[in-house]
Amino acid sequence: MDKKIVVTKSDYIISAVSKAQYPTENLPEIAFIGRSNVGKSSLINSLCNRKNLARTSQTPGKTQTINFFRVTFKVDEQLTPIHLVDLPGYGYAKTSKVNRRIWAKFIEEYLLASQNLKFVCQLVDMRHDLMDSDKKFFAWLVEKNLPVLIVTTKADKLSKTEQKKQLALIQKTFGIDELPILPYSSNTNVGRAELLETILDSVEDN
Ligand SMILES: Nc1nc2c(ncn2[C@@H]2O[C@H](COP(=O)(O)OP(=O)(O)OP(=O)(O)O)[C@@H](O)[C@H]2O)c(=O)[nH]1
Ligand SMILES: [Mg+2]
Repeated sequence: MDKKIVVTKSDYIISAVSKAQYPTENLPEIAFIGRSNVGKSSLINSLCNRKNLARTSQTPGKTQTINFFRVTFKVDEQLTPIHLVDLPGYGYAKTSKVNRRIWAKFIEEYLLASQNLKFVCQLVDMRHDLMDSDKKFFAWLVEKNLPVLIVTTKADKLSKTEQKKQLALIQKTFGIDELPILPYSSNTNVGRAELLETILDSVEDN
């Protein structure tokens, strides 16, 4: 790690369900996607060192809109504002099929329409093998040429040995050996510095 990245400011901007509601300010965006309850909102809080910036819940299906957060990174004296985008979870069984289709539609619309999207963090629970919905969503991202970083969540719930085993399994199930994959824990902040750096690099690239 060669630079010290500090998050100096983080604000909730807007909850959107259609294009017209996206923020008017054009900033680089990083989006977080994954099954309900995988820890997307918790990860955003952990990145920002905040407890309740993004609302979290033990019950799946908490986030139901596209939530934009404006977050300022500081390296040396330079400030870099970006948007972190919290998306509703996929594969949430308790929602009606119609509801699921509507969600899928506005998530898809966002991911395909955003001019500012730098990459998508697809979160998967490190304790389990991938579900069909994870594989399908990943395949969709690849098909659409959207850059993706796989983040495995809840690393704190596994021993180092178990983590290694699960990482290998998840990598194998995704079917891509050289796929970037980052273990994360919102409880202990494992992976936080690496993710901040990856985000900043993606923003500075262009
Ligand atoms: N131990 C542990 N628990 C976590 C971690 N991240 C999230 N959780 C817990 O997992 C549950 C779900 O977290 P959320 O951040 O609300 O999950 P989400 O992916 O935003 O869920 P939806 O909004 O429903 O799609 C909460 O009870 C969190 O406390 C983690 O890194 N470690
Ligand atoms: Mg959420």
